This record gives sequence, structure tokens and C-alpha cells, in this order.
Amino acid sequence: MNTATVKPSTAQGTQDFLPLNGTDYVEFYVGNAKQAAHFYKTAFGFQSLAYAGPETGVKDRVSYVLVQNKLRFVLTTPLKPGGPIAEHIAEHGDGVKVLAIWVDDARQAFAETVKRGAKPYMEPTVEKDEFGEVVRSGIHTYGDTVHIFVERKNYQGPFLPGYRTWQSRYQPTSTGLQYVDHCVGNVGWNEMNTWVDFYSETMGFHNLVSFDDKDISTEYSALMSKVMSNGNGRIKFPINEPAEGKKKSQIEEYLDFYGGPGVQHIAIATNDIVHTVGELQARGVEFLTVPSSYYADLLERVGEIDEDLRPLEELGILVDRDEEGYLLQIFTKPLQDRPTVFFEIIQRKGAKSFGKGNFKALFESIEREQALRGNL
Ligand code: TYF
Ligand code: FE
Repeated sequence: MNTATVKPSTAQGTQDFLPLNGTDYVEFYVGNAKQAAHFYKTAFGFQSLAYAGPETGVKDRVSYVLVQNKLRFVLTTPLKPGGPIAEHIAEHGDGVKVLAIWVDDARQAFAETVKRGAKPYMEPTVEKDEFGEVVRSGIHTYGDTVHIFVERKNYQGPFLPGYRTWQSRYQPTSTGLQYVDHCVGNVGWNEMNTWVDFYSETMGFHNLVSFDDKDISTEYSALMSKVMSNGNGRIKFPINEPAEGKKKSQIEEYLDFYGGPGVQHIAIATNDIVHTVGELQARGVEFLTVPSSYYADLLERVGEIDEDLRPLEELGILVDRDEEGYLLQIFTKPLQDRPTVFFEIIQRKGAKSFGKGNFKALFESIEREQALRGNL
């Protein structure tokens, strides 16, 4: 049954109190940033961009900044016991702390969102070095996750003031990962609408798509999801909550292991998913798989597509169509030992949706993994 509803975007001409230019960076708090940086470079084709730590005057932590096309990932680890970063890792394991958003005016972004009820995380702060000036501010969102607004003016340094260029002789070739398409949050039982209201009232986002448990309950797992988007569509935040099913929801498993709400997956866009996923698999990235029966009737379900079916099946890439076009997507296994954060690799060919036609096959695949972990 198709009960997903696609809502029209906000009226043209309404003034946007929070203009957003896109994702600026994603910061992970991790137990061992040196090794994590090596993993993301080796497995995903990121390159070394910048570094902050004792050598640059930051005494309590180390941060490695990785880049690939428009993606910037920051991997931060504490250098001593105690403190907010160590506590975040003790509670959540490796996870996403910051979804940073590029804005033209970080003071205004802070004032407008806090005025509408956002809980402040970082007062507007001017950071300067010989390469120029950046203003950042931040607010809390679900769980211990935060949004930092980054106003770059005309900053010419490698990343942010305080970071210096990270000269590495090891710079793996890109796997074709381009930019963040969407970032998904898992929240607690019956909390989805609280966070939907937060993004709509506090940040001026609108509800792009909704999925209820009838769309996506498989034999066991169940969840509900609403996709929130800013006005220009450059920032899309789906919010999931667990729903009652025959057995434990995949969202509940996440909440148990993350210790509460947090970022579930980051969807990264590519212009050539067959090439990208081929590279990722060759570099050791593990993906969820679907039965070969998925491909037997694929073209009947999605119609004609540009890609050959054979490589899609060999790589396990999923396809879905909506009114505007189609999309190709695939999901990694969890990126750390806890069954928490994972990546989606997505190539959009006109489609603006999220792959609802794949939910059943995808969630059955997730449940097979859950069962292997004894968490179903
Ligand atoms: O972002 C989305 O909505 C899709 C589908 O646990 C999805 O990627 C939704 C929930 C989930 C995994 C994937
Ligand atoms: Fe997704």
C-alpha cells in the first residue's frame, strides 16, 4: 500500500529567516582519530586536508580534516581522560557530533533559531588567523548532536582558523563521492514529531515526505520517518522513530547501542554509482546485500534505466523510481563495532525521493544483520 505522502514545498516568496548554503562539514567524535582518518582515506578515498592538535596550540584534542570533492569530514579525539569529547565517546561510541551548515551570517542564524526556541550550544564566535576570519555559532538538536553554523566570509585557510594544512604523502584517489545528500537522525519512541516541529518552527524547514509504519514495516522491523528540508533543498534531514513490530525495530537497536538519539546515516552523492561502489568494494567497504530475486523483476518495477543490470546486481545497487525520475542507492554495514552509524551511497537521476520502493528489501537485509548480532 502506498501511503507515503509527498508534500509541496513552502510557498514561493515567503522570506527565509534561515538561508542555508549547504553542508559545511560533518564532525565525528571517535576513540582513535589517527586510525579512523586512515580508514576513511583508505576505504572511502578521502584525502588529508587539515590538522589541529598540540602542534597547532590545541592541547586537549586532535582533529583530522578529510576532503573529497565537496565533502569535508572532521575526526576528533580527546587526548586525556574526562571532558565532553571523552564522555560523548564513552556514551555513544564513535559517532557524529556536528552537522555543520554553511551560512552567510552565523550571528543571524543563531539569533533567529534561538529566538524560535533552539537551545544554544555555541554563542557566535569570531575565529581569526593569517588566512582570514570565520564566524561560527551552534545550537543543539536531537540527543547530543549539534548544528554549527559556519560563516566563511572569504576565508583562505585550509579549513578553519587554528587548523594547518595536513601534508600527507598518502593521498588515495577519490572514489567519486561528491557531497552530502541527506543526514538521517534516529529519535526515541514518539519523538519524531517533536523534532519535525523543531526543524519546521525553529529552522523554517518543511516536511518533504512522510512514511508510516505501513510503508515500511517488514515482518519484524518497523519505523516511521519524515523528511525535513530547508527552502532550497540543500539540507535534508529525515527523522526516524521506532514503531511497534513483531520484533525489535532497527531504530530501537540503534537507540540501545548509541545510548539515545543520534545520526543514523549520512547519504553521500556520486555521479557514477557503479564506479564508486566498485572502488569502495575493492577498498574493503562492506555493504548490505539483497537476494538475487530483487534483480529478477527490477526492470518491471522501475522501467528503463541507463545502467546495465549486470553490474548493478554484481555490486548490490538498489534502484527506485518516482514521478520525477529514478535513483540508485546502496547502504554500508555499520562503520564501527556498535550497530549505529552507516553511509548510504546515492545517485539521483531526477528522483527527489528516498527509495521507498527499496524499503522492504533494505529492511529485510538490515534485519538479517540484526539477527546475526542477536538483536532482533
Ligand atoms: O533516508 C532514507 O529515508 C532512506 C531509507 O533505517 C532508509 O535512506 C530509512 C531508514 C533506515 C534506512 C534507510
Ligand atoms: Fe537515506
